[in-house]
Amino acid sequence: MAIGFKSQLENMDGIYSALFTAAETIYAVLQKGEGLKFATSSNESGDDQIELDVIADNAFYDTLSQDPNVRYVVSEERPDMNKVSDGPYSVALDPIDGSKSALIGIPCGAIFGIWKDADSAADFHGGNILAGGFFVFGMTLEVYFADGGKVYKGQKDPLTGTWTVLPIADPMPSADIIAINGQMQKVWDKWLQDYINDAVDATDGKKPHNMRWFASMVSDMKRMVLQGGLFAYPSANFKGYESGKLRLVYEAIPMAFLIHAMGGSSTNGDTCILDLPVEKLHQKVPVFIGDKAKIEALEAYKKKG
Ligand code: AFP
Repeated sequence: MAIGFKSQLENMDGIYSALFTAAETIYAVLQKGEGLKFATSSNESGDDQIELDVIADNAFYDTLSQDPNVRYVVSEERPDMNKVSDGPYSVALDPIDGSKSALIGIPCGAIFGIWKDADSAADFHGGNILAGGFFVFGMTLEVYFADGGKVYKGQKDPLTGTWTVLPIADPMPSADIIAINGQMQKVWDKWLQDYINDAVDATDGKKPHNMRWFASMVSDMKRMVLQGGLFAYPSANFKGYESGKLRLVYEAIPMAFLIHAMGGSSTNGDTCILDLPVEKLHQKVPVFIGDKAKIEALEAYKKKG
């Protein structure tokens, strides 16, 4: 399959081709309205799976495992790293992000990151990632990713079936938009309550920040790439949410890598997401990704306490 894009990284084109091919397979399933039912299974993290989660995981594994440059495949849907070959690159995936939102027609997608010489969970840290981004299964099939330091947007023409992949040369736009689920606000840390309260302060004619939440990270991140803002999935003082909900390796790091490549920033509250050590493949992390000024302000609120 020609995707009209050549990676600046050596021997990486086959991996992109595998990712794009799997994304096409998954999108075709969605277009037929299939896969949108709860499965009888749950994944490693105990999340209930929908059928599409399983279909997507298999689709990515099938194409990636045919490329001799792929060493390991890591997936949200698989308990362990799966060895494919002795090739140089390993790919970590959330094969379907936003599956519960997909059940009601909100665009879901797939998040991916590519690492070199990764042999254990600890190697999948942000200092080691070479490429990362996400597909969006929406009105069209799209992809946003950073290959090395360069950022691209790709779109498949539904009529001709051809991909157009073009660089996004502009830096990340700036906007007072925050994507956060307010469900846990009563049990957030005080500094975060203060940050959000100040952001939505409407006294004395102040314009409050806009709040948006798709419950589908790929959709919220697509808005960030195109319009700017802040994406947040914080920790909360509530059982199961002590480190938030999102996964460090195959959600937070690839997204942070992309936004950093656009001139944005990221943090877990104290430390840049790309500087965090990885202890476990499926570990959760509080996630804040967005424009630099917002990340700096947020860290300052946390320092102040
Ligand atoms: P699902 O893939 O299980 O639908 O979860 C989606 C997600 O991981 C991410 O895409 C959203 O930002 C976040 O969870 C939504 O979580 P809440 O349902 O707690 O708002």
